Amino acid sequence: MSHDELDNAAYYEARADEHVWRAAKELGVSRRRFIELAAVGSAGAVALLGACTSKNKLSSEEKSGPPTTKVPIPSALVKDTPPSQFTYTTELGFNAEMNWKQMAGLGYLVPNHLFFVRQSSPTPRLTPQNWKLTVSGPGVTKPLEFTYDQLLALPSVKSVVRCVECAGNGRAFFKGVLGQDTFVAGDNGAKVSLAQWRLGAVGVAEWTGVPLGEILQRAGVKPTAKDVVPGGVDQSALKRPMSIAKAMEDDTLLVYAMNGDTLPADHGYPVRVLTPGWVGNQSVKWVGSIEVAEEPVFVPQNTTLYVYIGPDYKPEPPRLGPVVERQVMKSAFELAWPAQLKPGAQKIGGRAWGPDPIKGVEYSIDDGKTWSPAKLSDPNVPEAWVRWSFDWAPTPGEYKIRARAIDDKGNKQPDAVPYNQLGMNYGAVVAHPVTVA
Ligand SMILES: Nc1nc2c(c(=O)[nH]1)N[C@H]1C(S)=C(S)[C@@H](COP(=O)(O)O)O[C@H]1N2
Ligand SMILES: [Mo]
Repeated sequence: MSHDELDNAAYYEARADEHVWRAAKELGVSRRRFIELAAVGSAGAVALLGACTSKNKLSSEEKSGPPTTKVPIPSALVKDTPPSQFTYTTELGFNAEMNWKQMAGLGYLVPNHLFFVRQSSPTPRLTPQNWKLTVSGPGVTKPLEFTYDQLLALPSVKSVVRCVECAGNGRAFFKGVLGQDTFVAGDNGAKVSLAQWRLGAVGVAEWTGVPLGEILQRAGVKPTAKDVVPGGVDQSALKRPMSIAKAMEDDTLLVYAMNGDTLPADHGYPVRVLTPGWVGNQSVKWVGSIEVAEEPVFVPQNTTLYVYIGPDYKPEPPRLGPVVERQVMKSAFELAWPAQLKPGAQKIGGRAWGPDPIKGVEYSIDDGKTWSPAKLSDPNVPEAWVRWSFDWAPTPGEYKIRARAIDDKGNKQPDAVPYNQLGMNYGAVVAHPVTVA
């Protein structure tokens, strides 16, 4: 990617619009309906698509008609996502899944350049000059504004080591194991595909920032405040409510540094939210506003897009199902998928994480018939992850190897989980294919 392209926000916007329209068309969404949805910016699948567009651009595109040739969609991210390190896809935005093999032999933290990325629209080009943070709403007595410098001057927490994980991490296994499609319902019965992550939509970093509670106190948060709604200033303008209790936790942060560096553009520069133990969608990037409400706030993000929908779940009006907030426990091997190994003695490593502290990890090399404890290595930070390993001396052949985490209450990752339509929180044990030759 040339430097010119990097600097040219308009280029990305145009490409994003092209991508969004083509994606909508492939789903059988009519042009008229697409424009309607983009204009109202309403709920549902195409809201996400529509959010990547604007009325003006649609009307000028309307004159020239949709693109007729298939052009490769360039990365809408600032950082490079080479195929050796990431699987890059564009379902409902931009998804760069970390290749787990990269983590073998690395330290506890995921370096910024390897950290997975998920977003509904291209990375906005923000500067301390064109960014500010507003705090407002009926739940505060003193609405406030902060510049970048003012925010950096507030009391901060230097080191909060926590994971960020997409709620859809593991989604591919609903299809791969249960044989069921996962999708968002579009119009005309269209099924809008979602990112088919295996287990690489997770990472642990050291985050530095100002506790959200500190900001809310300064804004005179009322005892009647109920929901706190950070808003992103990217084109998708993500808004994801959280409870006041979550907002006031010590480690719920407005983050401005990641692993000791200025927060990278793709991860939310200048400022993002961090909601430890809760799914990545809550950790709003490029945050420009914090609204505090005295009523529960219902938006598509917590009524239709991040809910469990399926035969095992009941609607909770106005939600289509129970809301997806907390992560679930998972473990992953630091191996390529599928993995190729040489025969003979070797160490196999992986990591396990979840919203509760991880107390143990077991592995099986015989299709889940027998399980043995893996060796855990320090540190084991709650709401981050723990590294584990075991020695294995395989002979040539095809294997499925498994790992399962155990939390401090003795819960183990289950062998199976019920289907849900949006493919949220797949926490079952995953069988990792390995060829030894
Ligand atoms: N403003 C904004 N924030 C966002 C998103 C987005 O599209 N826009 N995507 C969310 C989702 S779904 C996830 S999983 C995380 C991913 O964070 P990362 O890209 O830093 O790994 O960002 C969240 N924050
Ligand atoms: Mo996500």
